[in-house]
Amino acid sequence: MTNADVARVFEEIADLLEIKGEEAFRVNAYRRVARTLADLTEDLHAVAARGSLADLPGVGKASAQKIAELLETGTLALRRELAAEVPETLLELLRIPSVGPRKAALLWKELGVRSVAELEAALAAGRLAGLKGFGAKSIEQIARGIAFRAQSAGRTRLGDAWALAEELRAALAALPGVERVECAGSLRRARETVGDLDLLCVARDGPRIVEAFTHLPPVREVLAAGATKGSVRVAVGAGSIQVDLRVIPADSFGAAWQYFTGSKEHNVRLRELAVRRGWSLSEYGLTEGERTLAARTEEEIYAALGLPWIPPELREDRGEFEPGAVPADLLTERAVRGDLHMHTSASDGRHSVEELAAAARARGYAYICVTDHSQSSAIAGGLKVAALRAHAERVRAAAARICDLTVWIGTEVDILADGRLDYPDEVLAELDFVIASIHSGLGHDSAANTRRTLAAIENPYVNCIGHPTGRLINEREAMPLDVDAVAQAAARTGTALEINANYYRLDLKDQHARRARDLGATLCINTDTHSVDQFDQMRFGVLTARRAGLRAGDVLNTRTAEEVRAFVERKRRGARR
Ligand code: DGT
Ligand code: CA
Ligand code: CA
Ligand code: ZN
Repeated sequence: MTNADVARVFEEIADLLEIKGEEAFRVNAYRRVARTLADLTEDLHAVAARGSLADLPGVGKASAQKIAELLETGTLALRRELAAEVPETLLELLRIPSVGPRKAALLWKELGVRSVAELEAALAAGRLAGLKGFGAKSIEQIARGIAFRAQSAGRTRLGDAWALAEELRAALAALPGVERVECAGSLRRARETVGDLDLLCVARDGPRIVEAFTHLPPVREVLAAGATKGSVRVAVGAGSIQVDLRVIPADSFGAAWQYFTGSKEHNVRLRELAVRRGWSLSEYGLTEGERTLAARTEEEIYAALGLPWIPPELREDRGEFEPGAVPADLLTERAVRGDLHMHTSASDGRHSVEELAAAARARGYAYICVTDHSQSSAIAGGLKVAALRAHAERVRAAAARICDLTVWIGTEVDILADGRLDYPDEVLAELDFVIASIHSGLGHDSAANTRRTLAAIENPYVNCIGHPTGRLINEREAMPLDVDAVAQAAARTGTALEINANYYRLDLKDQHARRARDLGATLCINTDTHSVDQFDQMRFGVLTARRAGLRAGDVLNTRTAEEVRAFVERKRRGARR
């Protein structure tokens, strides 16, 4: 069982208990464990082996025993008992937006509904009408939710949502009387996927702006339109996403922006800090009785509570309230000096090295490295040794003609099934920078994946591990990997670990990147560009790094070209750091 498998079982137990009607504190205890496990970077088997399960945050002795039972037997007695009491198919219902455990319980106990299919049948037969807690509006929401589940996975990748949000923001900002438009919610926090978009604006005439919002070109369906709030559904990719717009008074904009940015967990903690001082905090402001203490800006609210302004990417209740937890010099996109992973038309890219160089120079970069695929990646046009050598010669000739930008020749070499690399060392030694990646045989065996990756890290010519877990967001799960072991080896050998900035990947993910840095590894944020517009995805890599709390010094490609060269040379000389 992987960490994710164990986390899923705990999440399911929480859901089943809640449907059953168990007390909230018991349900939440299981959710807390699930979250801890999902965020954990070390393999649970290793934690169990050294007897430290009960030391994990939120994991008590009873939970530790359950985790051990799962790891040893693959199943859990409690989970089986619950399945006998509550139909497991009810878990499907929870994936419908607007149906939570409370509603699922009512549907089951009152109507005998146990699955999405049975819910659809009950809806069609009009059996939900008159059920306590199910008004006409909520019944309609459920019907819409079922349709939505069918047409999309439910959450939209950050990059797709970002483009849409920018488009809507620009359209709203252009409306007469609109003074300010901002994004809030998970998009502003740069979560890797977004459930719905939350937009806030300041405008003179609320109802008119909401009305205009519901008529914007990308809008497919209007869900609600009031005086200060509108909700619409907008097409994105193959599916659609809900977008909420709220009109906010200018003098409490900061409070609303803070509240609707979330996360909910962050807000709960922040409100506790207010309550402890005898104050209250809401989307309208921080108040003491009738008196408003802060509302206009986020900075004022955080300051009144004795906190620095916390960047949205860190608002997940993952330690950001601890003193000194928010670095003053959190990484910014401006600090990035180059990109070390990209493909030309020599393998599966669309452009020549000259075109890539021109785009990189326009972004103000100091250097790039061309890293086409190696021979085993036949579908991706991987280069045989002779072709690589000819390609390298062409890139070096082009580099000599290109001013104001250092152009290196490297490779993205495949890590083969047995951990060997797809080119011999003497060929790698001819290159400036080597990325090693797993592209095939991404197995379910953490030990095997880790062994393969560690073997590549031990090679003196490998400078970076590309997209270390191989996940494709919403499409392919990450391969299980002992991130701790990989990070320790990377730190020891002077090998960077990639945060692949492509928004399908974002790999390493935020929590893994944070752990890797804490263990001393250097990260490297690359776009893996196949076409020049993809250079823009550096933004998502940087946002992911910010969620990881990384500073410029933690990231290889914020360094100068000379420093990157030195990083390569140090490993080649076999120097231990
Ligand atoms: P999403 O849309 O699922 O990707 O995630 P969010 O974080 O955008 O969540 P959403 O859209 O439901 O709500 C936006 C923010 O509003 C959320 O991050 C925090 C705030 N919020 C919503 N409901 C609650 C609540 O019940 N309590 C508190 N404290 N904050 C809430
Ligand atoms: Ca949202
Ligand atoms: Ca929302
Ligand atoms: Zn690549």
